[in-house]
Amino acid sequence: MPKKADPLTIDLFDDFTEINPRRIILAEDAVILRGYATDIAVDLIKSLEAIITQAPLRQMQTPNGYTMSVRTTSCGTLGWVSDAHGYRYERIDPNTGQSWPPMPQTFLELANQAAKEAGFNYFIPDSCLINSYEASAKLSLHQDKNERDLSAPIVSVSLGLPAIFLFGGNVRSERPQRHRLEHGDVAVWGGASRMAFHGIEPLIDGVHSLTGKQRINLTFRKVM
Ligand code: MD3
Ligand code: FE
Repeated sequence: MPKKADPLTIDLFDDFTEINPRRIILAEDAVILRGYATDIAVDLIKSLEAIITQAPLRQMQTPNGYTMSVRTTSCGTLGWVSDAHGYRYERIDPNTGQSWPPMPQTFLELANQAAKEAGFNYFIPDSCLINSYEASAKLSLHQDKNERDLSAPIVSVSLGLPAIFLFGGNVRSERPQRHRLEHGDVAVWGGASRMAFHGIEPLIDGVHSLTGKQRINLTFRKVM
């Protein structure tokens, strides 16, 4: 039986998994590693500022003619792009006509280590999609299926304000699980869960000491 969280008897070896698990298993091959990136969050955000200066966040157009509420940019060899022609990955940022900023070594290392922690060895992403959410920005239930290499997992890092993320099954009709993703949390999903439907509920307004009014999410992908 897991122990209760009694602040008077707390010690390093107590097992509080029932109260505050570090590892939340969502489904086969899908896990949240709580706080996995907390210690390097300041470094990640510093790198992000340089990336966003080179490749500014922008609201993409969906193929159906909507403007996304989330602002996005990318770093790495390939960047995610959406417009009237569809969703895809491109080597050149259409807004600047330049290559996307290179992926910082710290990003690569974090993604690789988190994937390993979740049981996916040798994950080397070639793209990092950066999503910025402000109050009421959301991402409707969808699947990530524009990556050529569907054998690789996806690693996601949450920074700043918390959000409720929705984890559905492999069919849209399945009622999704709701989980709060907080600053420093890392999610990894691949294998049997690679095509799971997922989304983010409208962001609740707030202020975070490191990101201000935003939630920032990094998703690391192996596209090619
Ligand atoms: C999916 N981003 O960019 S990642 C996307 O937080 C995207 O910005 C969201 O979906 C974001 O395509 C969600 C969070 C996440 C966490 C665990 C998952 C997505 C998941 C587990 C299985 C499937
Ligand atoms: Fe997604």
